Amino acid sequence: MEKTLVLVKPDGVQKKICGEVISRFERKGLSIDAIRMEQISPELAKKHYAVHEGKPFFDGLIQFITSGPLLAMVISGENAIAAVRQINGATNPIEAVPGSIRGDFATSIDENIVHASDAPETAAQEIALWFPEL
Ligand code: FUP
Repeated sequence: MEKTLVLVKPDGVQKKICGEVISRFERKGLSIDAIRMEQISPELAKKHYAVHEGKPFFDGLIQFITSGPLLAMVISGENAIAAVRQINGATNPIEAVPGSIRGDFATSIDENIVHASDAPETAAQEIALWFPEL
């Protein structure tokens, strides 16, 4: 049993596909343990993306992720980390296969609909950051 932190980013909320995205995780057999809609502060955004600080796209990334409400979730299940990333598709939507969320709904790496933790250690860190009450 694994847990992972998943975001439907502001572009996904604006496109009104939160239900579609959640449905894909549920159909796979994964569970939604916690869920919250929130427009996040730059402080939380910078902590979440701390690993990318100093990169050329960092400022744009912070601006984008704070630009409107997003949906934050803790998703659990067997192999949840890999399962969610497979459903999301490759980071660059042009490389993401059709049938994946990014392959179906996005064209730009700057606005790629979803985020998901990439390993057990980052999942634990991200869940503690976003859902400290858990
Ligand atoms: P992922 O693990 O799939 O979320 O991807 P990364 O951690 O590599 O990147 C985090 C976010 O940075 C991506 F969702 C999109 C953004 N990004 C850009 O906006 N431009 C880039 O050139 C690379 C990444």
